[in-house]
Amino acid sequence: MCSCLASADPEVYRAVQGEVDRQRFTLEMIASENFCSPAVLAALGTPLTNKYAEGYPGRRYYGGCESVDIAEYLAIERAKKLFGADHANVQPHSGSQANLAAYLALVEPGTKIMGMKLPHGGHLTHGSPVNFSGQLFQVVSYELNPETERLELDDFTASVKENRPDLVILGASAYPRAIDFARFTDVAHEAGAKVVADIAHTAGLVATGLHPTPIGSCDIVTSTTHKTLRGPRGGLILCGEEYKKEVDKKVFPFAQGGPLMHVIAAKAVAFGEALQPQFKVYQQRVIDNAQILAQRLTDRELRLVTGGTDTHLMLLNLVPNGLTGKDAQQALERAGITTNKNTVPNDPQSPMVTSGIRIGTPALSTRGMGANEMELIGDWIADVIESKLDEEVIRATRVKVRDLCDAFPQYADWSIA
Ligand code: DSN
Repeated sequence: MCSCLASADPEVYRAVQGEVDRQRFTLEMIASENFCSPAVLAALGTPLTNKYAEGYPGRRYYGGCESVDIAEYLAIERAKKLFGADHANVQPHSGSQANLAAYLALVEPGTKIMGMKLPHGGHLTHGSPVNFSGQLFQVVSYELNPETERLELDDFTASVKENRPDLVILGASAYPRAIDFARFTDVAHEAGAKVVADIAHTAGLVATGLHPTPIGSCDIVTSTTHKTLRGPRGGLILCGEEYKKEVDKKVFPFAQGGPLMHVIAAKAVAFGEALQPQFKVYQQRVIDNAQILAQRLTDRELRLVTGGTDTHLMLLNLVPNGLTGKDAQQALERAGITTNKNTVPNDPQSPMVTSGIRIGTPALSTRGMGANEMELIGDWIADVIESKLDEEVIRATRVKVRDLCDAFPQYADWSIA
């Protein structure tokens, strides 16, 4: 069978090639992105995409599921082993759908949920008014401490006691510090709330013991599979025996129809990779690189929210530099450094403009970069910001970025079939 995208559809081929080249020749520093392995890519590009398999392995609504059952069993067993969980549902198409299913497995629509305030680092699905979470539930939020910019147990306790939520969501999208899930969960449970931990960002760190785990304390754990976990784009739910039936029912048939079996096969591959000892070495490099980069930015007198990081990401507050996140993101992109604008605590700008930049190290650590490269990149980011986004500085940085990318080839042997 001919599988030549270039001749079958040159327009789509060019778009795909353009994106692959962008990944090869720029520095990917969006904290939620990574480079999955060629084996994961191979599993994604298989005829498993053709298969309908509504239901769960061994209890499907369609015939012909014997091989995709094997793939899903592998993904489930590997996810359970990786995180030490009793039950795994590997079908959520995304982290958002995992959260939808998890919340409704624990509480009814109309009840009160509480997540981290969005401009402080929470996620859309943790209670944004434009998201299902803000429309199906009453929403209250907990906040970072104004002095330390950290999630402090005392503040959280006071907020939970005052607001009496039915469900607390722990975890964040743009918070650079570790969260001790067990301690926060104890507080929420004492106040009568159920707890979902959303570890979409830190899953790889959690799986390797480099970040506190929510398994064993939180009621349900949700994640994506493509961030620090370095798998295909998708979602994951973990829980104990108590909630497994309800979780499975809320994923299918409540929230989703047919599972994406090619993605589930790719999740199995990624979980298998994450069970290897090298994966912990990689995750340690992600953290080390983040700390070296954070230190370099701080040495260059840039202001990081909380002053640093425990994880794979940091948040640069550009208020002292008189710049917006939007302008800085665009300037860094012209320099070949891809980040995203992000609100900072008490941001004076709108979410479309923002006063911050979120920077992460998972992708560049996959690429093999280490301390020397982080120091160089920290200087280049600081140069662009200090110059107030001067086009000459941006052009000179772009040249250096391209040289560095050439020295660390990414997907060099990968080509479109
Ligand atoms: N959009 C993701 C992120 O960038 O953090 C979260 O879903």
